[in-house]
Amino acid sequence: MRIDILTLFPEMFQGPFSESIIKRAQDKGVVEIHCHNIRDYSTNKHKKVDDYAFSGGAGMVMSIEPISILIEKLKAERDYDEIIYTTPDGQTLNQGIANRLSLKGNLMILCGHYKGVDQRVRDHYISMELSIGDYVLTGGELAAAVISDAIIRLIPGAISDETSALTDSFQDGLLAPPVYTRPAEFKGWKVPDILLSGDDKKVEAWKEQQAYERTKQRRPDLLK
Ligand code: 6GU
Repeated sequence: MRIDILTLFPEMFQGPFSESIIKRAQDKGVVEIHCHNIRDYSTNKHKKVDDYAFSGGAGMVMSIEPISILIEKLKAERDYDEIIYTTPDGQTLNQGIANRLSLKGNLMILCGHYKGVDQRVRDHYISMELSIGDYVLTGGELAAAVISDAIIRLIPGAISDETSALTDSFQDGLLAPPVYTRPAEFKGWKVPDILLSGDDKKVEAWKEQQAYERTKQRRPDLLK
């Protein structure tokens, strides 16, 4: 997979993409991530990338020209399966969307900032608009990092134990069951006996029942 990220703040991605599973996925060639600074495509002598809204009001709007130049340059180099725009008024990301996007070849993610982009960018270039929840972030960069992370970890080869991603919360519509590791007893706090029984069938049944109970308690909406 290849992900191209279009942003005014490419350095915001240094941290999230240089650790853990996402770093390893890139090292293994499972994914290539390319961050592009929209400012580099400004034709303005002051490298301006935003302007006042025609409708007035506070806040700046990201101009269409540099974004258009960059998107068209990238589209001339390869076909994109989706051109995603991060915006609080987009569809809310969920595991199903992440699963679907993890099967794609080339994705582009345009990060909204300030009051967002000129609507004509959305009308003419964007195929999908995503939010990561009902709260407001300073910009779409953190959302783009979250979306990328959720997608990349699902690509075969990104996680060394392939079955691990399949047992995540949400992957089967349920929250994940509690987990324990050694020691079996700490300060008198014991691991449930069944997990030490060595009876794989009973352990599997316990995990399923715990996942169901946890979901019923915490997220009954998921059971509907
Ligand atoms: Cl995609 N962008 C911004 N600015 N805020 C958000 C968001 C996106 N998703 C949730 N909050």
